[in-house]
Amino acid sequence: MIKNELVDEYFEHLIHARRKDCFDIVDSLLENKIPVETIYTELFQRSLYKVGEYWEKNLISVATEHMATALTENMMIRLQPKIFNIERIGKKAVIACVANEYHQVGAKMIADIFEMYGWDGYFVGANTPFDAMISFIESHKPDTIGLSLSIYYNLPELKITLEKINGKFPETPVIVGGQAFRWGGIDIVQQYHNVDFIPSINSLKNYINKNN
Ligand code: B12
Repeated sequence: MIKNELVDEYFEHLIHARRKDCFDIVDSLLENKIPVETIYTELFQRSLYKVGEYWEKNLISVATEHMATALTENMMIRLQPKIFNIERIGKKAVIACVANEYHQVGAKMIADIFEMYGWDGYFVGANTPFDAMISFIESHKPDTIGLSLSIYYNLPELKITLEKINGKFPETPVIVGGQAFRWGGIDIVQQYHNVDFIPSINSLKNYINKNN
């Protein structure tokens, strides 16, 4: 558990672009052996959710929100040595944001969690065009496909992607997650026999343990 005061302090550094101070906090957590997934969810995710609230209330500009997101992605790189610590187990996961979906930080985290369990976690990126995703899957033959959706109105894009994946790779398990599902849509994805909704990193860990 990361203390609220530390998260608040980090958030202030983040929105004021005090990069070194952000790095120092992350380093201190690593020195104290705080797990990567805790830093991801309790520090980075919480701070970015707060960035979203501040942006919504007009307390920070779009530029500050962009900067805070970019800085968070830098911080994630700081944790990479901890992520590749474990031996590869020969399994692969392809993680992508569907077409029109530009929120990529959560999906990147998911690919990293797979890496931490010895899988190769391929993060394909934001706004992945349908056909590009299909040919990537075709050439990498993953054991699991992960799709991220943050914006509810992108649900039609998710459906198209699921149809295409089901048509071409009906046996490959698919997991979906992201904030869009706060507003519904879980029933839609559950209509597909090979699709699971995974709401959090904790649930993902259970999923990976079952499939390792
Ligand atoms: C940064 C940001 C952006 C950036 C993204 C840049 C980037 N490099 O990613 C940009 C500027 C592109 C952006 C654009 C928009 N954004 Co925005 N954005 C955010 C912000 C501030 C942070 C997102 C983030 O990284 N969160 C942190 C990550 C770690 O959390 P996460 O995504 O939830 O991921 C976790 C879980 O959901 C889950 N998960 C996620 N994906 C997956 C996938 C799988 C397979 C699994 C298993 C799990 C999983 O695991 C993750 C780790 O725990 C959020 C605020 C928020 N609440 O998140 C708003 C937010 C998501 N955006 C919002 C909006 C409205 C928009 C725009 C529509 C704004 C506009 N008018 O243009 C556009 C839409 C663009 C698009 N078509 O995608 C709203 C959405 C509200 C809603 N009702 O849907 C939010 C919530 C802000 C708000 N408070 O209103 N945004």
